[in-house]
Amino acid sequence: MDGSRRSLGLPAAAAAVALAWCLLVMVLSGVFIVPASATHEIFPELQCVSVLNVKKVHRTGFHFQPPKHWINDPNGPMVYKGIYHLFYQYNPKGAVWGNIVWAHSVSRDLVNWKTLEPAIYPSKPFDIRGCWSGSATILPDGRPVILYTGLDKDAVQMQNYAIPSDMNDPYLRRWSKPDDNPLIYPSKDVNASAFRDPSTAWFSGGHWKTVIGSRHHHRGIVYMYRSKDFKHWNRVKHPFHTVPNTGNFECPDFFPVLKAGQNGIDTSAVGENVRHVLKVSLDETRYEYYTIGTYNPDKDKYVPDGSLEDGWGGLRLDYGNFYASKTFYDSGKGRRILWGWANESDSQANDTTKGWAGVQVRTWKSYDFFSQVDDAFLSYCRRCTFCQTIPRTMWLDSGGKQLVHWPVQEIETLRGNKVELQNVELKRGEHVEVKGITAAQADVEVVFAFSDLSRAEHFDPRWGPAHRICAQKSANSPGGLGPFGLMTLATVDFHEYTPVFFRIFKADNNKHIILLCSDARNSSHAGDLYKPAFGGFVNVDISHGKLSLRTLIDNSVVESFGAGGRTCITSRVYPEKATYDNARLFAFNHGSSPITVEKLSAWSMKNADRNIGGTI
Ligand code: DQQ
Repeated sequence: MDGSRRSLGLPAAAAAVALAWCLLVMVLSGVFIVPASATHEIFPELQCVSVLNVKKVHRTGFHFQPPKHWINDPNGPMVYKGIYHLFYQYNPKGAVWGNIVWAHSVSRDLVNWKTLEPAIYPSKPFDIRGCWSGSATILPDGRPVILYTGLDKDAVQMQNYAIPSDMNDPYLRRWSKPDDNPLIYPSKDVNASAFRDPSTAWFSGGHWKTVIGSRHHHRGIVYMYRSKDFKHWNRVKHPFHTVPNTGNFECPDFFPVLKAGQNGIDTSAVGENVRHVLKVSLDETRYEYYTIGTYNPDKDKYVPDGSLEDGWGGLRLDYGNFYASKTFYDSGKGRRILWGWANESDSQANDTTKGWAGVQVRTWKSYDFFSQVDDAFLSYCRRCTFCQTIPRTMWLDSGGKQLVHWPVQEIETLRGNKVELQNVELKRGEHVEVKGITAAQADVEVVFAFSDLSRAEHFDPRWGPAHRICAQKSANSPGGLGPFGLMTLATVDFHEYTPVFFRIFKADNNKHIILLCSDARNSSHAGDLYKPAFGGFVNVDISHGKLSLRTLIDNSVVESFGAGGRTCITSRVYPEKATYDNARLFAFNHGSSPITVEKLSAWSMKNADRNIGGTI
């Protein structure tokens, strides 16, 4: 890698002035005195280093992405007068977390996006140190209101609101923050440095209600606040939900799902035909989990179903790079849509072992900008292709025990050239190439069929969680029934590849256990990348001998939906050779039991308008 300053595209003098200015602003505003308490990796010396040359190779073609710089959580998704709005946490000045504003994009189809000016940015005493995550609520008269977390000069976290400045502007370009903010200030018994991310409000029993993430020591807490007029809010005495040993809850999302069918339902809906879902994002693990349960709107109590794990090992919307997700009800199409940040942050422990700690532990004072920033920046910036996952329609599985999601139908408008395979038998060790599409940017749907369930390997419950099994039993470790699946972003010699595959086991109780893995470990051989093997179990009946997989491949994203969207895994990968036309796609089987690719359809995917110019 070229570590010279020139390759940053940043003239030295301009860099020096920009850095000095940024450091001065950060010193004055106290950034170095009070640490930010969301565990995004903090690189003060890089927060204002603008990227002039964006590496194209790993940029996505159809995932939501700004033209450059850092992005994190999706904020306030909503539909207003037929136009979709997505706000997101964004650093307009650099490619690492910092200087966060609410960037704003609009779309008519959830696929093609146009960038507008940032909607909310630090400017008032109640948000001068940051405009952090939040949600949009559409009031009964159709007006949208944003609830977001602001940080004041002392980094106290509080909840504010913003409203459109001009309701006649269909794009709602400008937002104002009335002077009666903050709406909710943390009381003395609340942890003021962990009090954030208000959810979309819902209305029941004569009150508006919203939930906010927090913690007390290591106990995760979701607080509920109520208001009659959306202006004066009071905390409900009991925590809405609290779980020991989870660490901080971020970005809580609370919403109803219909007991039957795939339609969505308004966030305020209650009644016999609905269940409720509470999702929290775990600051410590950078993963999320959710429970399904019963909500009593009169007592404002939420009781998760007893059969579900309520903690780090709980059900996940996505078992890969996916964080700070948020849903909204798309009233025009009657569906609930899920957005997630395809993050690359990982735990502190992993940071230490994967060798990036050298970058993180440098302080700005000891940092020799001109001798070190380029290496640090460039090695980091290979990971600067942050994006949001494809928006997904979400509903409750027919068994009522988990959620199911599927890419919004509109994404299919990007499908181009199509190829198909039918009834291709793959014996142990065989693979077949899917030729005739752009394998680096593709949509693949495949149904695998198998007739001999007796070859399923014995399942040992001591193996631990799914991702650990995926790490131990790779795509190349021979098995009985599986591993079989797709080799994505592969070089022709399999030097680089990202396999997405199933393995089927049999437990002592004779039940089959299905594992879906997405393994980034051989996606590239660059030394300093975070390349985990992700995995999730798939709760599906395979007695009919079939398993389906859909994978959206987008240069540096491999987003997979197992068994019709029951288990989803997003991997971020950075191949060095399996890029553009050098990327290949294969179906493979490394199990002793033959499997059949009953039907595989694959499409080249066109580029979407991803905030680069574009009209809507
Ligand atoms: N990111 C925001 C916080 C939120 C965290 C800050 C989650 O509001 O808790 O950028 O990624």
